[in-house]
Amino acid sequence: TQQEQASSHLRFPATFAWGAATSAYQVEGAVNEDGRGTSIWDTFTRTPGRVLGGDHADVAIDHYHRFRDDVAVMAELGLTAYRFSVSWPRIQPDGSGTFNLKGLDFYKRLTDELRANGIDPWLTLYHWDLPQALEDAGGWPNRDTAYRFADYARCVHDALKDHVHTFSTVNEPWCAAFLGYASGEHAPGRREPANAVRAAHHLNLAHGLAVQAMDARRVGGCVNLYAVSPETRSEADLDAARRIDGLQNRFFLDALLLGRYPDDVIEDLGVGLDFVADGDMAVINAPIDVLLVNYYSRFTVSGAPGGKASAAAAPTDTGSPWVGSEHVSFVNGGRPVTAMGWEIDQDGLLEVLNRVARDYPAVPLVISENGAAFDDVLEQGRVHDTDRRAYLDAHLSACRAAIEAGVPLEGYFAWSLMDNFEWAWGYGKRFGLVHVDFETQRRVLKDSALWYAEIIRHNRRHEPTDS
Ligand code: PNW
Repeated sequence: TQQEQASSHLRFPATFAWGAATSAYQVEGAVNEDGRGTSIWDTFTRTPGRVLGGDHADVAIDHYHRFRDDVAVMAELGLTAYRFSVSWPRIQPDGSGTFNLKGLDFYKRLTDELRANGIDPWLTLYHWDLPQALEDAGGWPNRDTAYRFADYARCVHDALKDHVHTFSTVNEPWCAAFLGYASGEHAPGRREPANAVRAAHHLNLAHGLAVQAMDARRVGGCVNLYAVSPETRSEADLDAARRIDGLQNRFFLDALLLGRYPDDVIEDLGVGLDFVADGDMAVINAPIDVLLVNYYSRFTVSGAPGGKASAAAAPTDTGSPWVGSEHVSFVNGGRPVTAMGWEIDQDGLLEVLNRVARDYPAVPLVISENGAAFDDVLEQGRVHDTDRRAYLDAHLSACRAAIEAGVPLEGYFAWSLMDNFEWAWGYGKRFGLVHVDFETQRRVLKDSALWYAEIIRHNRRHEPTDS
């Protein structure tokens, strides 16, 4: 058929992880149960004008109560891996001190259920829900937050190490730092460019300290990478591309994998590095077993004024996340876009994977998020999301091409398992393989989910020797 594309016949290595991802605040709900404390997202969603429609995630998709049903859905899809995050304020309501056993118990129940269904739990320690008490003490611009994180990581690791093989630290430090503290699009919604850079460093430090604290069987860091193109070959556009690639990609990759910050990016940022203490970069460069890469899109940028200040319009009144490069504009690269306004470019995924494999010391990779929001229509119990299916298909083909090119890519996680709370967009954007009715909480597998299940089934048919 017309929709049938390359990846449906492609075979992946027998050990390839077939996953889907979520995060705690986006799916759990139950914000006042079993001793959970307040996070910066609870506060942010209560602040008028911050989230579209005033949406919050007090209930979200009620995963905290429905996790057994949700694991059954994963089993129906044939997933071999599930990436979720732990809510820090469930474990430490005030971000430090005593650990809340009831909070840890939830993740024990969840991981037991996953393992009983043959699904490998991939645990993310931090997906943006900082305990409010730590924000009140200064948040990520405060160095102490990194040490608090390492304590929390050790506790979660010690409690769950027999349930979980792969622990990852900070989801997308770029977003946590620059959307949280420079543009203000995300919690805590501060617009303090110089503090955003401090936050970025402390998030990296938190990653390194946690890696050291955990002694996990497998530990990873997570970055969100973009392909970046200059609009033209003009000097100004080339410089714009260097800057955006620098802050989005190299700042984090160089830190985690090479133990340094790129000189040109430090110069662009225009802030001193007084907050980088002796030995920090070695901590940040602590060996990891896997790098988790989230990929969504390509940026096309220009050094000439007149374009948009970021790749897609934010839903709320925000500043620029591009500290020191606020003059760069994001222009139309001429590709079709998703409901987020993000351009669809599977070639960018191949480019990003090849680049990491070529320019950095060897480390196994997984795509830990990839997916798209579209304006789904639920009709007679079906969602014919051919657009999402085509998106996933094209990006899986890029993964296959990367493996063929020698990139050590070991798995793929679709974002997201289910429709959920999409941050500043509230419930207005649907990324799920599974449709969720936000009133009744009914789950319905979209066509893309049925297609993904077929891909997985097709690939799991072969013998372990057949990779
Ligand atoms: C990622 N940006 O967020 C997150 O890890 C998910 O929690 C989220 O739901 C998903 O992608 C879809 O948005 C991002 O503006 C949010 O560059 C914003 C940006 C990038 C990633």
